[in-house]
Amino acid sequence: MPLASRLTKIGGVSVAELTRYLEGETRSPRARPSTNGRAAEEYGADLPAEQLLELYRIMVASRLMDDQELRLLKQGKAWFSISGAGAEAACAAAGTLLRKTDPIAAFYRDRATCLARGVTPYEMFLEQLACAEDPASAGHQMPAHWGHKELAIISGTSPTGSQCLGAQGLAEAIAKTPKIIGQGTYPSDSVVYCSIGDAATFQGEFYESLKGAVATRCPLVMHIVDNGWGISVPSYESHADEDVSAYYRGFPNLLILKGDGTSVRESIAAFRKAIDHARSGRGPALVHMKVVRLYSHSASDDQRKYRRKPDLAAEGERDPLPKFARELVAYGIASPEALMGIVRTAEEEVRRAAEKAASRPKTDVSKIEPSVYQFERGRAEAEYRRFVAGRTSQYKGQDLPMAEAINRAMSELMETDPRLVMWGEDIADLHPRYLQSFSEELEGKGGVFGVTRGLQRRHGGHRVWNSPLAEATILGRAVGYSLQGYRPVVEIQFRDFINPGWQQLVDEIATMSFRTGGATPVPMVVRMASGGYLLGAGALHHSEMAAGPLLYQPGLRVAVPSNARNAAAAIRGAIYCGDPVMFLEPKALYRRRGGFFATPFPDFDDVAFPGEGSEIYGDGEDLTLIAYGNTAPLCYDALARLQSEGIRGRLLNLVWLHPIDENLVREHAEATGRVLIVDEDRRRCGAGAHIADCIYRDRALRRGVDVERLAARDSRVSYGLAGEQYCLPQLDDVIRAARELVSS
Ligand SMILES: Cc1ncc(C[n+]2csc(CCOP(=O)(O)OP(=O)(O)O)c2C)c(N)n1
Ligand SMILES: [Mg+2]
Repeated sequence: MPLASRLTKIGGVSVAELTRYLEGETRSPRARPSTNGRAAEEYGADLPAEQLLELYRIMVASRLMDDQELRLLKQGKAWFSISGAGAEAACAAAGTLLRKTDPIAAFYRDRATCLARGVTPYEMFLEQLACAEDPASAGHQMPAHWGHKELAIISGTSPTGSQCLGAQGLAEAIAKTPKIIGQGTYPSDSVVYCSIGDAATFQGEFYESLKGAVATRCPLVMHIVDNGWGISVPSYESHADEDVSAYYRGFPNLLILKGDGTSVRESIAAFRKAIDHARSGRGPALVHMKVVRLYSHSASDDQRKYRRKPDLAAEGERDPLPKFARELVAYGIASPEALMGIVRTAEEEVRRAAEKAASRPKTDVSKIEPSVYQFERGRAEAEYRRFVAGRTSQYKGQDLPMAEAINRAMSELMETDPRLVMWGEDIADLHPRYLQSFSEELEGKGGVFGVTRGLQRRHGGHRVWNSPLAEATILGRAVGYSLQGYRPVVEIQFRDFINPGWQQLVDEIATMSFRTGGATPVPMVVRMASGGYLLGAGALHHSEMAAGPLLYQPGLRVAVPSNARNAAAAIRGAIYCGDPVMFLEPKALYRRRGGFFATPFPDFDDVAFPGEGSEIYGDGEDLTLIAYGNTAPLCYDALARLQSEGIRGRLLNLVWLHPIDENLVREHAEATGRVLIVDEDRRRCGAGAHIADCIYRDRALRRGVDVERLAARDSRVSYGLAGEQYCLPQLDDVIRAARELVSS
């Protein structure tokens, strides 16, 4: 029997019909129709009768909403729908047992979880109908991408499994709150609920998040909503065992609970235990609930193409809704009339909610771009001033190499801002067991390039620690910490090794602000040793700046320092600008001194917020060299050589690549009429293309300015001196290109 009509049958018009429908169960030996106060107790779900009925109401509303969404789709009012049909018992139970302040990082099947939390059907329809007032995403995300700031629902995005690492990081951050920041967004005795489908548990990030959860014993409740399918692929086809939680049996400190997720009673029992376990500090819990998928995967799928009719019918028999209705009647918790009353009321509520949402204004497109970033200069400056007011930098005026300048600038801010925490591979001085006993004896590591040296000793292992060797974990956890109110400054050991964390970066970190309509910032800094010019010592995977792919991602800021002064100023601006900042540190310049690098360490008033801090060298009018990072000192030397040949130029050294200080580019491009952009990224889609576009997209400017570009070869950087010199622009290349440009 089609499922929607089964529900209609419960919710249909006739009590007699429902009574007949429930008959089988009321005659069963266990059934004890009674109306005394003990009925709920006898049912054994450990919840009072009113709460069980509320749970039923939520399950019914959830299903009715699924149906209503499909109707809206058919009517051409919406563009997509994905249902929670079949998962309602497990999800409503979880949602009911969690505290209202426990963060939820849910996936699309969790409609009932979110209804139980208090999201209204009206609010949910606002998302499906792409309305401006949608509290989840301001109409930016597809339906069932839950999010609600006031109700502690973390915005989720589409890639399956990508919510897990942020949730794990958040659980970890919450547990550490009293020790580090005192008070955070969520109470420090919260548990974090995260859910995922059975197929998606194959994703590495799921596995990584569980490993992280057991290692940190954080209060995470992970829910596998197992309907046995990933679109058209049954679990057994992908997994070694149809039991998708079997893999995790060996995980230490992990409580694994399994149950029938179509049963309210079993769901309540499992989540009760899991939540208690996690909240008591004993570690994470994995709740594996077997549910059914009553509707096709989504509105774009038709499961009749790959599932046989008898199988669908058998699954329909396990529909949690009639099952729970039968139990409620059988145990005398509610009469059929009462249950029908609930359905009718819900039907009316859902109908009205959809109608009301359909009349609301659609996404405000003028707010799409502004929602991508958070940076507002006044706000950022005020926040920065809170931590530096009345202070003078103790390193002011010192001649430090860039690595030390970054270290000192971060350390000084850590002194007054407890929210700053750091992790990354090898960034601590010593591992915790040695930190206590052998701190005197051992010098310590402090990062493979020594940039974080001494920070753990100075600020404690609770604020600076070594991360596991896992970039997705490094970045994913930062989302959780940032949401709890910390200001993570994490390190990716080499820019070249960010790829295992790419999804976390571009799908989670970069999109959080956009996908919440600007409601949820995730400020953080991702520091990375970057770039080449290593005198042959590097190669692909150790020698590339690759700023271009980062610049392509809406939501990320990109800064590339090149000397002590601009590095200190820019890291300050990066930490307080409110956006996720990719801080690309040219490792070849870390220890350079003299000439271009002899820049005194700046006092606190020197802070370079996004777009600021660029430097100009020279005032020649023959051409403007534009460079950043490694190519800035290269061009600085070229300027001197060109001068000796009678070519007078100037150098614009950009510190922020996104946003670029376009006024400065314009000013110096106009002043000389000739621009040579020198870039260690490759030509195609590299940072230089982005810089050139500042000129090209301005018609007046492009007509008046001759633009030339020097970039890396269309190859990955090759090992050894000859290979590297061939691949990356060299001093002679700059001189040659400048000469040609000036003489043409
Ligand atoms: C990274 C990623 N790959 C592919 C998809 C497309 N996709 C969406 S849901 C899905 C199947 C998920 O199955 P499961 O995790 O079991 O959850 P279910 O839908 O069955 O509840 C796929 C392949 C996606 N959203 N993200
Ligand atoms: Mg599934």
